[in-house]
Amino acid sequence: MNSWVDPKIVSKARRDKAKLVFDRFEEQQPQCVFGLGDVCCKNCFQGPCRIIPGKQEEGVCGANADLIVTRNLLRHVAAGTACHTDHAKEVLLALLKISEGKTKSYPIKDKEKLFFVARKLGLKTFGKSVKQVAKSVVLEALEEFRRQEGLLKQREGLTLNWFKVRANKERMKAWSKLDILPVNADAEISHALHQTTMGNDADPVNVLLSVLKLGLVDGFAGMSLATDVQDIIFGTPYLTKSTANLGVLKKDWVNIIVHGHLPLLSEKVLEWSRKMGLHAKKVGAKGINVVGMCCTGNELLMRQGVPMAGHVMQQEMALVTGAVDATVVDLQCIYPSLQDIASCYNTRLITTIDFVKIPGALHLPFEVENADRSAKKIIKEAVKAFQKRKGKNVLIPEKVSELYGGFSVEAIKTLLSKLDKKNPFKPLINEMKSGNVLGIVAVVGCRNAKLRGQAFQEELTRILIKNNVLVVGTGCWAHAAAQADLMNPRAVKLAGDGLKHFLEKVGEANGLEALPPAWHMGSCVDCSRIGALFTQLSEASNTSLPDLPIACSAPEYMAEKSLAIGVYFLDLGVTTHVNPALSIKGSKIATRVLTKDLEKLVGSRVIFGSTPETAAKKIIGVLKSKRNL
Ligand code: NFS
Ligand code: SF4
Repeated sequence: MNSWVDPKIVSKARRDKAKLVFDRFEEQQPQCVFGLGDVCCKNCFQGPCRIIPGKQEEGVCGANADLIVTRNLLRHVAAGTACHTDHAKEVLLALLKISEGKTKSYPIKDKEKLFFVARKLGLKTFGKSVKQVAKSVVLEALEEFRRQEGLLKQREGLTLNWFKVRANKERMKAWSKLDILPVNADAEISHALHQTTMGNDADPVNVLLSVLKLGLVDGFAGMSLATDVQDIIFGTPYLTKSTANLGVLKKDWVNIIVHGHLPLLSEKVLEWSRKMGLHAKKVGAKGINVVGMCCTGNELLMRQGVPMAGHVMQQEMALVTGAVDATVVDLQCIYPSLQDIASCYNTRLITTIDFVKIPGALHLPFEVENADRSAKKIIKEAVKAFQKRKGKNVLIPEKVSELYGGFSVEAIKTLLSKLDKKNPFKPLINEMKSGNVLGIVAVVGCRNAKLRGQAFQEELTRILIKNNVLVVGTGCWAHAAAQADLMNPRAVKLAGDGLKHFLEKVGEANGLEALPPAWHMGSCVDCSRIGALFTQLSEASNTSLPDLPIACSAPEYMAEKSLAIGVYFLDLGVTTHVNPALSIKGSKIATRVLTKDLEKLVGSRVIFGSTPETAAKKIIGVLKSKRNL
């Protein structure tokens, strides 16, 4: 079996008695069939109720399989959406404090993007200072969470402001026709919880429409808002070179892993690690090595070229190396098991967010007002831990992969503009028209223990590239693709002739041997960059989004966030493959609507495929059916 799991690290974990995610997964077998099919309900205390076809067709209250399955789906999507809107709010409130001068710890690096967003929102910028413009942008953005006019008001055009920044007219019409334009992100999330309690909505199709609505909340008031604000504060990424894999840890250095999702914390830790090198040298270290885990790793790679240590399923293995002095976490995708593993070694686990605490870990609350002080404290803790670690039980895998990342839409346009200055997207569109490039597929999302260490993401990416499909992506896929050397210009040799030729042409125009065939577009919230790329390609080619040869795949999803992202892509008209298959088999209505009828509603559908080969075949079939560019 092709796997990314390092056997030496697994044996070391056994020796050190550190339990890994796979061990716990095996302990959980067999998993409950009702849970697997999402045909159980615990939404009231007459339950739990479960559906057994032909025997128990309804819960105590009369809810049937269609209702239970769709309600569960809506709850998952609501939870995933809440993660992204919370993330967006966090960075937005940071920008508010920056604009009001309440913190001097952060800059406003991308003024151009700030003014672009302000103009899109219809704000006056003439004669105003950068901070004044920033504040007016924040106030407009806060409306996404504040507007209380009532849910009927969307018919009067009162909907999310970020649509003005990132959505196109054709899509807005489709969403408006379905009556799924959200008014207030927080209200829609709480509405979804309300709608799915005992004795409310009994119409599964109506519940599915709310799923579609939350996809818009996730995509615009969550991901797009977060990405745009982060770019404004920290700068928009451009092409950057870096390294990936657990091999980026360094034996004689103070190693700090930043893990989670918010660049607010990790950017500061990085900044202070660069200023506090002497501190480390005083205790005998060669310096301070900050590396990124999961999506925070992607954020730091994109803007700062920081090495990427690993994806979600490598967070424990990184500690098993024995070389990590501190793991600093903020929020999301942080295994509760981390402290148990950290205590097998000398790793200091540091939590920083008040609603993400782990018993046994050191909690250092992080606030933007005293970001510098917190970051310094974190570094000092790591240096202290290094003093205890010296000379102990360390095993760092040798493999380090080189990669190019930083493919923001702006970076892509800059690269393509070397071929056509006036219409940067034209060369790519022409290649897509001629079929030299068959299409673009976004491969995104997590890794899932259910796949037991297979390399589905890498295999799928390889097959697509070979078939002249340009692959773009985010999240844990980016770590996987980088580790498999697919983000390296040398990987063009794996591409089909048409794609290879195109990548070499753009590469050469930019002074490189070629562009890699897999483009790192950032963290999971940066799926908004992919959405923006697709939207701009649609406008530049005068082709509606559902008619473009594009598709999406989340081949190893595990987080509820992934479902929300998937729905965002469906809303955009992008057919989306997911694996493991969605737990909707128990509901005929959910299966029919999501895998078929959706095509008529938003121009996309959900597809399944449980091997890289079957998934690729179906995805390529979708691209081939869209040749009227
Ligand atoms: Ni996104 Fe998946 Fe987590 Fe990032 Fe990784 S697991 S939904 S990719 S780190 S958020
Ligand atoms: Fe059972 Fe209905 Fe209560 Fe769900 S809401 S637990 S189906 S009685």
